Amino acid sequence: MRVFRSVKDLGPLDVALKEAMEIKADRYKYQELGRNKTALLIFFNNSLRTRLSTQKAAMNLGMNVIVLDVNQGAWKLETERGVVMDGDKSEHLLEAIPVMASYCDVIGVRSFARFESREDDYNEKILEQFIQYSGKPVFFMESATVHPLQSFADLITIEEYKERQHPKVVLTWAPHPKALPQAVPNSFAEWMNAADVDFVVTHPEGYELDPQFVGDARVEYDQMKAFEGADFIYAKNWSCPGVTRPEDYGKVLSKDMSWTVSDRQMAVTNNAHFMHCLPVRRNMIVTDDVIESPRSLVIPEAANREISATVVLKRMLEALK
Ligand code: AN0
Ligand code: CP
Repeated sequence: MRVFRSVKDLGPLDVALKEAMEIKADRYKYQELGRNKTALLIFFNNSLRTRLSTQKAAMNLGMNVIVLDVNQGAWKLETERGVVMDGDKSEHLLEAIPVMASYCDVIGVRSFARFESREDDYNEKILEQFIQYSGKPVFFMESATVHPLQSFADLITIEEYKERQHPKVVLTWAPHPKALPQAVPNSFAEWMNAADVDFVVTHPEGYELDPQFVGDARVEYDQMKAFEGADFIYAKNWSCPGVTRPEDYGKVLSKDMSWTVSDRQMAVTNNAHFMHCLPVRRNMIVTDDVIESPRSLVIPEAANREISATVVLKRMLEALK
């Protein structure tokens, strides 16, 4: 695997899930695979889980790890070609990428949507440059539009906790004070469309996800109706994807607190498990009672980030041989 951004990069999902379970049973099974190989993890944005779980995954495989927080201690990077660099940016991405790549064997990059231009974000302007100019395998640690390591961990979690075949999985929008990217819901939709689940998306009008990710998934604007009989509730805020009104891209269109996931909505589900990728704002996205309930999976879900990252790095190491 040279690039990991999409569910398609993983090949058949049953094979990937089997591999995940094998690694979960013995996470050090492939500790010789990464000997004298170096993973470079580059963060343009904050992280707790991705940073720790991906480092842990690399260590499981016997790799060396270098972590760079671009905004803390590195030179400020220019990302646009052709600009006269007379401002506060000391170095261009076009030099920085091949230099960073020269010190490692695989590269993970986190670079969120900037909300300056829908086109730049949805064209993955930053990650595409890493793919093009690094000459190394690149995996997405949440880009402008996708968060595949999260969705893979989510799928593993659903597989582990499902109590029937073809469970009903509901992705619900929930309120948040600040504009957040669409990466998590985009990838979750993409992965659920590929998985053996009954997938429903619910959100207020105007929050329609990009068709390249949401595909033909069922969209239900009535949250209570969407929750009926659900086995898994996956909550997430996202800002306006700008599908119907491009001028609204990245805007907060609603802070409707009736969408906060509480016992009221959970009562109509099939005793559903609650999921969220974290970090989560309590009593905005979900009430204390729901996130603390025995049906909440937020901790095992986060723990599975180590497993999804181990599988992905293992695949990349195997492709290096
Ligand atoms: C980020 C987001 O919504 O994309 C990261 C989630 C994994 N969340 C925040 O910025 C709070
Ligand atoms: N879920 C997730 O990616 O968390 P971090 O932003 O803390 O890495």
